[in-house]
Amino acid sequence: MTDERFAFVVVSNRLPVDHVIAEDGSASWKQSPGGLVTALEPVMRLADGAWVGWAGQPDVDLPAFTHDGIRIVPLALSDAEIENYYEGFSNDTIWPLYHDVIVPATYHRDWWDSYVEVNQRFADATAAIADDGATVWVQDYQLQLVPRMLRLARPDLTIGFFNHIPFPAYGLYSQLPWRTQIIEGLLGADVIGFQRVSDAGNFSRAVRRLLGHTTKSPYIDVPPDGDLPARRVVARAFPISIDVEAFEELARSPAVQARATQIRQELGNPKTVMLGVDRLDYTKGIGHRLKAFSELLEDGRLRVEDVTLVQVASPSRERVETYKHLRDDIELTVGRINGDFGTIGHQAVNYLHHGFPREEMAALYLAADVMLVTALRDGMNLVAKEYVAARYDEDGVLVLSEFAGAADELKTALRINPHDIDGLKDAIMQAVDMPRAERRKRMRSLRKRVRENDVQHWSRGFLRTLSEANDGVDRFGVDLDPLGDLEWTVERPPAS
Ligand code: GDG
Repeated sequence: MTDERFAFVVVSNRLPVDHVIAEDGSASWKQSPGGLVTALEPVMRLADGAWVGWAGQPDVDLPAFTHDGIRIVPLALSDAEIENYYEGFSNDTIWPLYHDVIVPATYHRDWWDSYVEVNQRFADATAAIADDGATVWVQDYQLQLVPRMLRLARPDLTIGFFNHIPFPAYGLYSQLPWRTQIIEGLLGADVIGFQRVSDAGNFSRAVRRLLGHTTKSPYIDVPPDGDLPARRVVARAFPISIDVEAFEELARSPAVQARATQIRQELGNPKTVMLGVDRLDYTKGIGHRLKAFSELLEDGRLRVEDVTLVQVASPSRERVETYKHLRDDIELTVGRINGDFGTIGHQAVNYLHHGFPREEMAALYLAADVMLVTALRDGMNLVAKEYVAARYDEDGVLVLSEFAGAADELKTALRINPHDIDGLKDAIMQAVDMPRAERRKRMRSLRKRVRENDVQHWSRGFLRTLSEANDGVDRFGVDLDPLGDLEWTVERPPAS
C-alpha cells in the first residue's frame, strides 16, 4: 500500500501490467495487451492518476510503483480467492448468467462470500488512496459491489462504473440469488456505463422490478440510503472501441504488409482466406462457425482447394471446467473437419491455440478476405472493430453476429444470427462471392463509423458524463470537448 493520494483512480480486477516470473525466477512487469490502458493513459497522465488491481499471480503483495508514467497499486489475491471470487463467482456465475446462460450458471454461497470479501478489499484499497473529492472509475463485472462500498466509505467521491459484458434480461437476471445486492452495489455509482442501449434498459428494468425506484432513461432516482442522501444515477450506453489510429498505423507498416502476403503464401494462396479470432470461450460461437463451414464443404458450395479458415483461439480460463470441455469439443470438431475434407496440401481449418503479438494479428486481418464474428452473446467484440481499422485498403468482408454489441454500430457488415446455420451459410457465401465494388462500399462505411467512435472518444464521453452527473466541474484537466454529436452523448441532467 501507499500513503499517496490521487485525484483519479481506475479500479479493475486485473492491472494493466502483468507480473511475469521468468524460468530463472526473476520477476518483471509486462504491459498487458488491452484497449483500456490506451483509452485511459492520457487521462491518467494528466490527472495524477493511479490504477488499483490484481497482478495476475497468487499472493503477489507489492508496494505501489510507476510503470510507463502510471502509478500502479497492486492488490494481492490468495489462491483460495482466485478460485472462489475470480474463477468461481466472476467466471462461473456472473459470466454465464450475463451471457444468456449459454452454459448453466453455477451458484455457490461460498463463492458469493468470497466475492463480497474481495470487493470490499478493492473498495478499501481505493478509499485509502483517493484524494478528497476524487473521481474513481470502476471496471467490469468482477467488481459490481465496489461502487456502493466506496460510496458508504467515501461519500465525497465521484464514482463511475463500466460493465464490459452484457447485462441480461430480467427473466434471466432474476435467477441470481444475490440479484438485489448486485444492483444495489452498482447503484452506488453516479454513472453506470453499458455497451448497448439494451443492456442499460435491462439494468433499469431490474432496478424497477427489484427495488421499485423511479427510472426515466437514462436516469434512475435512488432514494436516501441510511446516511446517504437521495441521488440521481445515470445508466446508459457508451459503446467501447479501440485505438483506431494506432491499429491502422500498425496495419500500414511495411513489415505487417509483408507478413500478410507471406501468410497467404504459406496457406497456399487460396482464393479465399476466412478468419476467426477469439478467446477460446463458449460465448464466441466458434462451434456454430465450424458447423456452417463444414456443411458448406460437405454441400460442395465451398472447396477446400479454394478456401481455408484460419481460427485463432487464444487460451482462456483454462482452470475452469467448462472451458476444458469446450476446448476438447472444438479440437475434436476441427480434427474431424480436417480429416473429412482435407487433402495433402490443403487443410480446411488452420487452428491455432495460442496468443500472438499484435503485429501478427494485424497481418492476419489484412490477409483475411472474410472475417467471421459469430458470437452467441458478446458485450462489444473488439475483434470486429480491429478488422475494420486494419482494412485501410477498403477491402474485406465482415460477417457479424447481431448478438455482439458491435452490431449496433457496424450496420453495413453482413449481419447474421449464429443459431440459424442456414442463414450463416448463406451469409458466408455472400461474403465469398461479393463483388469488389460492394466490398469497398460496405467497408468504407464501417471505417467511417469506427473512426468516429474510437476509444479516446469512449473514455472522454464517459468521463464528461461523470463530471456532468456530479456538478459539471471538469476534474480531469483534459479537454473532454468537443465530442461530436453521436447519438449516445447525453445532455446535462435537469435539476431535480
Ligand atoms: C470483453 C468482452 C468487449 C485475442 N487474441 C489475441 C489478442 N486478442 C485481443 C483481440 C481483442 C481482445 O483480445 C479481445 O477483445 P474482445 O472484445 O473481442 O473480447 P473479450 O476478451 O471477451 O472482451 C467484449 C471487451 O471486453 C471490451 O469491453 O468488447 O465483449 O467480452 O483486442 O485482438 N491479442 C493479441 N494476441 C492474441 O492472440 N495480441
